[in-house]
Amino acid sequence: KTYNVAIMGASGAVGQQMKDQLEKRNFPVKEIVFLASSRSAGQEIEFNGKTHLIQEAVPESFEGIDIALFSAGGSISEKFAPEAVKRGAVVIDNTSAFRMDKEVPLVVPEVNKKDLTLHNGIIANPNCSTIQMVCALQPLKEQYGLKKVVVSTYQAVSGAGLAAINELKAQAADFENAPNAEANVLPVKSAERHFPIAFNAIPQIDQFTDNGYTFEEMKMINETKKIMHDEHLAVAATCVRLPVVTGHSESVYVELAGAPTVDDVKKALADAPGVVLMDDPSNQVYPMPLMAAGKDEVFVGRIRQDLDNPNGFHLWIVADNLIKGAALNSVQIAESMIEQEII
Ligand code: 11C
Repeated sequence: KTYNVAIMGASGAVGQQMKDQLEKRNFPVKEIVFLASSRSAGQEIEFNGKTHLIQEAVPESFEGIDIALFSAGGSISEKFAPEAVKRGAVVIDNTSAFRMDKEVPLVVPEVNKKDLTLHNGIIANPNCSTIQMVCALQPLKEQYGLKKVVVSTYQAVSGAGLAAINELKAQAADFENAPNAEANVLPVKSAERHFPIAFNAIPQIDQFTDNGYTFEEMKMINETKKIMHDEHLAVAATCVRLPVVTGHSESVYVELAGAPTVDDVKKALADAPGVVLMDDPSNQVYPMPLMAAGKDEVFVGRIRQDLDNPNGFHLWIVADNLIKGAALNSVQIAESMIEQEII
């Protein structure tokens, strides 16, 4: 069987990766349409050797579509996802618009693909920094039980889109002027103040919420509990932007219910789907964003037992935020729905 597919936000950093993933994974596409706002309409895009034009999205664009992959911003999803569902499409939405909606499954197939059976037309793809973390947490939860997670992130600028990548490249050319470099994009376009990212570390991703955490931090906290079906799991996050183009890194402290050995933890991670264990300190083997960029897997290394708590472990988790963190996970959701005969 083949499917009519739409990509909404086709010209964006994630939209381009969605197209690449469909091609690379030989997704059973019958027809494909590329959609965007009027600003990007008219641009050419190649898919499986054929040139397509990006079309301006209107509600009727979704007539006859089976699967719509959305990554064009929350307000576009709020406007067009219900229109697509009305016309019979399943929407896999990579924005935060519906993630915490009780009626909307929030899915990482390696963790909770069964939740897909409960969908009402929209499935939410989690935040990139959440996806890579839960892939590594799930095998530990299954085997030893999870009590507490404390994460600090080291996030790449591509998470903030093509404009942020371009700004980093422009600033990186001029080290002498680093503190005074022109900055218009980060920490977040809508912020009152912007700071240079080249040669810097910005402890703000997205706006601040009323409790002092940023929206990015609250996404990691709330989405992790929802995906892992554990309201009582203690989660704390500090999210930081670094001058890395692609590949989010995370230092994660996890407290387990059991007290396995460090070798048990390594084995659980080595056997986990979608996870690659990369942990050999004596040979300086550990994951880094430069090697994870362009790859599908979640890489885990630097695994250590806490020196004071036998139930505590420290992990270093790296993945391509545009691939497993966004486009690949969306396509895997569609594949899992086909496999489970939900579509
Ligand atoms: C970042 N994690 O790195 C964000 C990007 O809710 O899907 C993804 C935002 C989201 O800036």
